[in-house]
Amino acid sequence: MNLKFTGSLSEPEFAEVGIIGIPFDENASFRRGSGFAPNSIRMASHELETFLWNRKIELTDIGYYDYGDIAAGSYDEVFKSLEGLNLSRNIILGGDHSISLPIVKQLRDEYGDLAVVSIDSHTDFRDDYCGNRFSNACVMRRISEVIGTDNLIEIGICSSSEDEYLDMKDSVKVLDLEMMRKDGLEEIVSRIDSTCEIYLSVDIDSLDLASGYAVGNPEPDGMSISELIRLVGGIVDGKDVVACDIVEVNPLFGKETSFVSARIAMELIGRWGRFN
Ligand SMILES: [Mn+2]
Repeated sequence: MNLKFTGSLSEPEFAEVGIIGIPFDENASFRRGSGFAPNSIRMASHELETFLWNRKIELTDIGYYDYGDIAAGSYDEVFKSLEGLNLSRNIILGGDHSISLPIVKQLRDEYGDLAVVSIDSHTDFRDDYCGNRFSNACVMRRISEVIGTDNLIEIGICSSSEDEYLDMKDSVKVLDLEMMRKDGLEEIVSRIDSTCEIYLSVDIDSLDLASGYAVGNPEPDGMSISELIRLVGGIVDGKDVVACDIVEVNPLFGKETSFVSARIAMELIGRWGRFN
């Protein structure tokens, strides 16, 4: 497989930022297809300029390397493939949202204390979903068991079951979409008050389904593309984000979320780059 993210170095030696694909979607609770996302995002990236107009940064001046996909034939294999990898300053392209758990476990070994900021329409806080405790619908619950509920912050939420709401309302910080609209992006970013390093997980279904139907679980009344890009940019600018995933892109239902994901990856490269 030679397809790489646009502008990738041909060798990893001088890379400041890495891109890794995890083509795994067996824990999708609704519709599968996010296993095709890493390559779909790579393809979309070639349709976009590598010059970031909003920051006047040429991304190829920064130096980033696309490592391709890890072996991900089963959930166990995803855990094994990530073991021992240095994931800092990597953008990981899922995959369904369950891939965030093995990444967080690996980063926790690397960093010790770690906070997770999840941008998502959904809380993903079920204890199990149709008997599967590792479903994408349970991933933030499983992650909270690794890092502690105090270290989990969820942003952009506009949907959960009542049980999830009751289970998390006194323990997990939720900065939901209503708050975001009322108080504005800057205020929301300022309320991420973690003193730990942050792993940022971007579920692309945080987009409203009008611009984000090509996802695992489309959601009405989500964020606009503009809001999502600015939210991610604001978090990476203001906080110590050590790595990030972009998950739940489902190219079987359209290409638009692949383009948005490529653009978000570029925003991360730009903000992590040495010219910041
Ligand atoms: Mn979601």
